[in-house]
Amino acid sequence: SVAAPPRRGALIVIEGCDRTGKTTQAMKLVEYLNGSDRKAIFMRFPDRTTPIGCLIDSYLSRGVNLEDQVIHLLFSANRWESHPKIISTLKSGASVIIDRYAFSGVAFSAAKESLGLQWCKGSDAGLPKPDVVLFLDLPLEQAATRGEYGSERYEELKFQQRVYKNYMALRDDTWKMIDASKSIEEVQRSMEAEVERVMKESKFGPLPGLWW
Ligand code: Z5A
Repeated sequence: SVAAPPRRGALIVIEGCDRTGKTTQAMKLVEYLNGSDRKAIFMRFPDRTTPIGCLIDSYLSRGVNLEDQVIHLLFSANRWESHPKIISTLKSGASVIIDRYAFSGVAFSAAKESLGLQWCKGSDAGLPKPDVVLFLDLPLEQAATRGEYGSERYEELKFQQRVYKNYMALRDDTWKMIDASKSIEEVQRSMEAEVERVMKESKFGPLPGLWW
């Protein structure tokens, strides 16, 4: 007899403003799932290891200047170059935990006066829509106490306030707000509870496209 194909993995995205603990929590979630016999991989955007990612890194550290439209499209392209890996991993039955995704792309770019929210959504439309977006919510003033804003672009309070507002405009019923002001362990437990709920409730049918 032929074995049934595995149930697809879950696509879990972690979003939030700066220093809300996204990377810390994404790593812990991957460990948690792998430790309970459910395969999961970690991904992050920007992925600074590809040629496009190197250009993004250089832009963020102020090595090069690029038109607002150009850097926006590079961030999108950086996600599209991982599209095959995301799809094949999910199809293999493993889950994909992503630290920042298209929501960062839109929230940051649209915080610039030159770019509108609708325009910004265009280049990521059609990427797989996450089963859940875990939004790490933390007052910006509190985030700033986790280290001074550095010298990278976008690390400035006024800009971050506009980013937060844009994030809120992108929310839908797949978003779960997580109180990120708690300890690392408490946040971790809330994240795990949400993921367990999603894994139990989701039908895991074909992945719909984002913003279609
Ligand atoms: N960007 C964009 O414009 N367009 C796009 O499409 C994408 C991104 C994908 C770089 O991203 C920039 O690119 C970013 C958005 C923009 N710009 N800004 N500003 P990045 O993901 O590479 O950003 P990052 O600067 O490396 O990450 P982050 O947001 O600053 O940090 P985080 O991942 O949210 O937090 P963390 O590294 O896990 O933790 C930060 C510190 O807080 C660390 O010392 C932890 O130990 C501490 N921490 C974590 N959790 C807690 C709790 N619960 N309590 C106390 N302390 C904590």
